[in-house]
This record gives sequence, structure tokens and C-alpha cells, in this order.
Amino acid sequence: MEKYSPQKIEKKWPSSASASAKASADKKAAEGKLGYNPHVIEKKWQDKWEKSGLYKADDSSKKPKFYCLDMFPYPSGEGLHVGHWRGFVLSDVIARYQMLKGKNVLHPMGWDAFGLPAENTAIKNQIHPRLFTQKAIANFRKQLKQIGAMYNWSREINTSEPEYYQWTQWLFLQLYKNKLAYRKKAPVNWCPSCQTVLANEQVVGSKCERCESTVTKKDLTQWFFRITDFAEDLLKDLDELDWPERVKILQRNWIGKSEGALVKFKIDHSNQNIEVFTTRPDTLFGATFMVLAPEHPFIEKLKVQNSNVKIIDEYISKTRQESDIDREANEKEKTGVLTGAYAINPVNNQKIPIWIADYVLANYGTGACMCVPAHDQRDFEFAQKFDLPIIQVISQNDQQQKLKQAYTDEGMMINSDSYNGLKSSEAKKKITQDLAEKNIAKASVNYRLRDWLISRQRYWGAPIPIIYCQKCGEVAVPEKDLPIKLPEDIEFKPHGESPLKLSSKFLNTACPRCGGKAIRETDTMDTFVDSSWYYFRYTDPKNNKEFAGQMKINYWMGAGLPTRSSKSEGGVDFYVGGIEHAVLHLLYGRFISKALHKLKIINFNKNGEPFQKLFNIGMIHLHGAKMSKSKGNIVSPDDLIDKYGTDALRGYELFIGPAELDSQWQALGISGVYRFLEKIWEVFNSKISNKTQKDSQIEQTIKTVTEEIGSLKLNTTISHLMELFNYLKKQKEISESYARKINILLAPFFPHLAEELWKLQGNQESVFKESWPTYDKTLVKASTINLPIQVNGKTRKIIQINPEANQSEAQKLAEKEITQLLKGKAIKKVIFVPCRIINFVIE
Ligand code: ANZ
Ligand code: ZN
Repeated sequence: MEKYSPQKIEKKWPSSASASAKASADKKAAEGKLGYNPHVIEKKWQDKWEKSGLYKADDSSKKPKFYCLDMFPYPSGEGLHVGHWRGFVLSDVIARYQMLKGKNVLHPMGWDAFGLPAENTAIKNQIHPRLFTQKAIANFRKQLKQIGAMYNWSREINTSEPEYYQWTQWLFLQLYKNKLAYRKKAPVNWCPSCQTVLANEQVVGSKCERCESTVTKKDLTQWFFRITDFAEDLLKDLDELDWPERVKILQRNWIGKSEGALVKFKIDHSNQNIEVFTTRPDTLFGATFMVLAPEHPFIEKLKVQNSNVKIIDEYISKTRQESDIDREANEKEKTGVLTGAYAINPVNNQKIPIWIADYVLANYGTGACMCVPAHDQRDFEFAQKFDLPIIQVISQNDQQQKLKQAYTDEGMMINSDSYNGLKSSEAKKKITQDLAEKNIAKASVNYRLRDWLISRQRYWGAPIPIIYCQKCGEVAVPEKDLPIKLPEDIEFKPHGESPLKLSSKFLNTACPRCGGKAIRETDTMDTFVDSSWYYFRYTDPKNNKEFAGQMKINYWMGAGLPTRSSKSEGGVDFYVGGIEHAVLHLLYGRFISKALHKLKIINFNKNGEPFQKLFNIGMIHLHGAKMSKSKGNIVSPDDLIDKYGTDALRGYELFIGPAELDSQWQALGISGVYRFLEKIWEVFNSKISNKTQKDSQIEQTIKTVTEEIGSLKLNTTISHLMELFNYLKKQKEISESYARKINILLAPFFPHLAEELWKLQGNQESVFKESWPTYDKTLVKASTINLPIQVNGKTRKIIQINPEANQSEAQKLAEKEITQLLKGKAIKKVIFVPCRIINFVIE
């Protein structure tokens, strides 16, 4: 990249404008034409837009609303790179398009400013996290303003400011009052390097997500949010959302619903039972041993009359070093120890040995497992290693086979007494029923989802508003006393306990109930709590009486789009962010919104779903790796803007590839977009005339661009616009009326250039006050789009359909295509998302 040489560059050009861009502007100047000069027009319009308040969302508008949201960034010291920019550009195009479609658009920005990274950087660089964060925010804000995005900056929020976290604390109190926040002692994931507890979600392959140290276990009293109360709603309401299927799948797997039964096994020579959870009661006759998790409470009782005590203790202490993820890993060689005790299989009274093994987890099901090596791969491996009997009870036909691995499919029952010959799926019901009559089994549902561990022994977060009184015990801070402010002068280096413990001014307080001596909770909240509700705050960011006013929530989060299916209408209309938030943030956000909905604190829609439509932006790669600071392959937008201007960079970010896919950054790609913008400039400055004109190519482009914005195919939109200008360049003249339309068409993508051209055509008002152009239907080809037909969420066929087709038209066509699949099946529900999918939910 060129170096800064002030002598060579005129005032108009910023520091390192590219030689070619400058040369071409010079050439035009010589020809007496005013060249395309992004550096002058971009800054000018950014200032004007800000001054005129063009993008201020109006809370009391009668217009329909459109809430367009970017996942707010965590302000790191590194600033934004072009990979981050991609999502911000995309959402801005949509926000501007919706504005031109006559919507009252809310497009806010703010900072997810609390959290470990800021604290760690602060510790490393010996600077207070608040100072560090403020500096990083100032840089981010500057960078984001350069995008020329229509952010409503007057609604900026910062989660680390008391004006914000007061309401995070208030949220905690609402959950606490309603028993959705509670404390318990639990083995937690502990990062020895960050010196803090991590949520399961923050442990990646048994390593700390942040610092990659190996995570260990520690028993601590911790605060939890009862997200498990919402497991079923979080699962079932996913169906109605206009989200990428892969995100839904990730959430479904995370919630992990399993239907099965609890079965009681008697312990031999004892009057006690051990209960197991199984998803396959049909395999009971094949259960040849039982395994307890090393943490299972029964083990203490067993040890009393056991000669194996030492071996058992050693084994247990070894497993305590391992994370659940390690313990469950398939590749892991099976280990275990015998307890010496036996259980009685309730279906055939067989004595089966009880083992202890780490592959059974303490906090899933009952922490005890009936083991069927013939039909469960883990049990199969365990049985082979310890030479335990393998009895096949389900078969593809009705024959026993020599099994080389577990047979996990359904099939025909064998070796199972009176159940022989039944289909395994029937036997599953029947065995459960028969045992239920004898009070030995009952149907049961299990979720993998665990309650959300929200306490952190760290400084840079919102203090948990709880006080411990010597007399009254645990007391909630009264709402009127919020915020509980973070003390500023504090030793925040980690030492295993919360740094807040070291501040006696913070720690010691009076009990709000009895006035006696008390101390404060010193843990702070996980930053995912801050981001679980921030989208509400944008609707009413300055409110100091409520977390956000009802009316404003209802307007901005209410049912915006009339085409939505019944239940989860409303919420944020368009939410853009990376796939890395598929589980954590998006699940927590849904949970908190649903919890507030259930507590009747909000009611903007029927089920509290906060994000109607989600878009995952693909990542940008360079030199074969995802762009990131740690890979050292970052391209900063700042230098490119210096060279080519913002509009060119915006265009290239869109042009690089389908927005939902990962794409390769090409250093020279942006200069092609720059030349395209020069062409636009030239056409507008040389061809407009007052003749009247009908032109099918222009009409067609209006139609195509409109449809492509709707289906978010913005890379092809840019190429269609390029084709249009190649065409226009060959024309002698363009009518004024077409020029207006094309000018508006360009505006969402290249707002500065479009605004300037609009002005040059003699318009006084902003181009964004116009409405989106229409086209002459008689002059365009009828078009079709691809619509996937799904059955129970699985794509079965893709049909070509008119993009404007409504549900009944689409359904009629689709049903015809999949008559075979629907034959004899009752359709329970049809989910239709225009231009996206039609999904038949059948029995
Ligand atoms: C007997 C059986 C036979 C099982 C068979 C499976 C297949 P999902 O589907 O993930 O819910 N299990 C139960 N509790 C467990 C625990 N705490 N740790 C590890 N495994 C546990 O898994 C449910 C199955 O995992 C249960 O069904 C149980 O094994 C095992 F052919 O019971 B099954
Ligand atoms: Zn008290």
C-alpha cells in the first residue's frame, strides 16, 4: 500500500488515495468534468445526515416499523476488519431499502462492553478496563461511522455503564423473585488461567474458549438461571422462526430432548433401588451390566462393605480432572472399575454387575445407566474391553447375528421372552407400559440443556444484586437501590475469588431488611446476561424508570410483518450476526425474552420470541484462513477507505460472494467496484436528457434488484447493476424519470454516491425520503424463484415458483410435487415463508 506523501496530494484527496483513482479524477478534471471523488462526497454526506437526523427512528410514527439489528460488537483493542464489516454493510443495505419502502426503521448500534477479554487486556496492559473499553469504543465508533451506515447513534448503548447495567441487575431481581435465579453448590468448569468459572458453552473441546487452557472441575456455590424450565418452549418455538436451518439444528441439539423411560433396578441383597434413564426400554433383555457415574451418590454406600475402596477412590479422583466433553468423546478408550455390587434386571431377574465408569455423566438422566452392549456402541466397547456378555435382542430379520459393532437401528425383537417377534418400536411402548403397571418404570423426557451458570469471579461485569445478612441470610437488593455500582478503584487481577471481595467499601453494607451487618455478593454476571436483553433497551435507551417502556417495546417488537405465521410474529425483523452465536447468545436471548413474557413483564407477541428473522453472515477468508488477528491475516477497512472510499468498499463487501457463505478476500477486487462507481458517475453526468423513454432492460433491472434484495442475494444484485451500467453507457441518453429510478435503486448500496447524484439532479430533499421504484409489468419477463419443499424439516424437492405466490398457491403446487410423500399422512401444519421454504409437518 502506498505511503503517505502530503506534497503530492491535493487537499481534496485524503492521505493515501490510490494513484489510479487520483489519476482518473485528474484526467476528468482536465476534461472539464467533475470526477467521482468519494473522499469529498462521503464525508460531506455523513456530516449532513448526522446533522439532519435523517436516520432517527420515530417512536410515535404511524408508519409500519422495521427493526434491523446487528449483533452488537464487543469493542476489542484491535478494531474492526473487513470480515466484521461484511455484516454491517449487509444490514445497512436492508435498513436503507426498508426506509425507501416507507418503513419507520430502527437501526441501532451499541457495545457489549463488559467481559473477560477487556479485563484480560486491561490486566496485561496495566490499564483500567473502563479506560481501555472507552478507547476501544471510540475507535469502533469512528470505524462504524465510516461505513456510512444509517445507525441511529442517539440510541447508542453501553452495557458497562450504570445506566445500562442497573437494568441487567433489575432483570436478575425479576428472575430471582420468581425463582428463576437460584444458588447452588455445583462442580463447575474452572479455567485455571483466567481464574474463573466457565459455562459449558465456553468450554471448547475441554479447553477454555478464551485462553485455550485445559479446563478442570471445581466445587463452588454459584448462581444459575433456570433456563431448563423453558427447554420445551425453546425447542418447539424454533419451528416457527425464519432462521437458517443449521442454526435451528444446533439449538435443537443443544437442548437435546430425549424421550424414554426411568426404570428401577433392585440392588441384590439390599432393599434399595437404582433408577436409570433409557431411551431404549425395548433393549432391556439385553442389559448385561450397569454403569454408575463416578459422582453417583450410591457409590458412598457401596464402599462401606467393599474391598475395592482404594481403586474406586483413585478412579473417582482421576475422573474429576476430566471435563464432561472428554468423558463423552467417542474415540476415548473406555475405562471403569467394578463395585462388587449387583443389580437385578426387572424383566428377567438376571443379576448384572454394577460398574463405575466415566462415560456415564453425573448430571444427565439419573447418573446411572443400564448397559446394552449389543445395541449401544459405548456399551459395546466397554463390554469388549472388560469381557462382558453381549446379548442381541433386536435384529434386522429375526435372526441373531455376529455383531462387529452395536446394532443401533430398530428392528424385530429376539431373545426377549413374550416380546419376541414384535417390532422394537412397539415393544418399547409395551415394555414401558407393562413395567409401569408394576410401578417399576415410567415414561420420562430428558434434556441435555443445563441451567445457565451466570456467576463469574471477575471484576468487569455487572455485580449480582444480592446481600448476605448475618441474621436474615440471602436478601435481594431492593429495586430502588439499583444500580449496585462497580467500585472503580480496585485491584482487579484474578486470584481465584472475585476482585470485589478486596474492596471493603463495596463488600460491607447494611441489610436492607433488618439494617444489621451484611456483606454483598461479590460475583458479577456473565456478559451473556447483558446481551440477553439489549435489543429491548434500544427501543427506549434513555428510560430511567423502566428497562424499556411497554409502548415502545410493543411498537418496535410488535407484529411488524403481516405475512408472518400466527405465533411468533413480531420481534426484531432482521437480525444479522455470525454463526458463532448460534447457541449461546441466541438461546439466552430467547430464554430471557420468553421468561419476561411468561412473567407478564412484556407481551409484544404470543410467545416472547425476540428474533423473527436471523441471517448468518459468512466469514471472510484470506490466505486460506478465516480472517483474524491471531492468524495475522487481517485487512483493515481504514486503508481501503483512504484509497477507494466507503461506497467502493461497501460494494466489494457485497460483491465478494453470497452473503451467507464464507468468501475469499481478493486484494484487487475493490478496484473493479471503484471503476464501476466511476462509470455510474460518468453516465449520470453525461447521458440524462428530458426525452421520454420506455426501456425493458431498465424495467427488468428494477424488478430483479427488488427481488434480489428481498431474498438477500446482494452479490448478484451488484452484478446486475453493473450490467445495467454497461448497457447505459452504450445508450445515447437516459430519460430523467429513469435516472431518478436508477438513482434510488443505487441508494441502499452506495448511499453517498446516490445522495450526491440526487443532489446534482437538482433535488433538495434526501434521496432516502423517496420511495422504492416500481416497474412496468408489461415490459418484464415473468420470473420464478426456487422454493424448497420440506417434509418435517427435510428438503425433499425444489420447485420453481412465482416469488409473489401466497401460501395457498405455493401449497397447491407443492402438494402436487410430493403427493407420494404425503399419501395417507395427515398434514398437521404447513409452514410457509415466502420466497424461502414451504414445510409440511406430517404425522
Ligand atoms: C439403554 C440403551 C440401549 C440406551 C440402547 C441406548 C441404546 P440420549 O439419546 O443422548 O438421551 N445414558 C443414560 N444416562 C446416561 C448418563 N448419565 N451418561 C451417559 N449415558 C447415559 O442418551 C440416552 C441413552 O444414554 C440412554 O439410553 C442410556 O443408554 C444412556 F440400545 O439405555 B440407553
Ligand atoms: Zn438482615
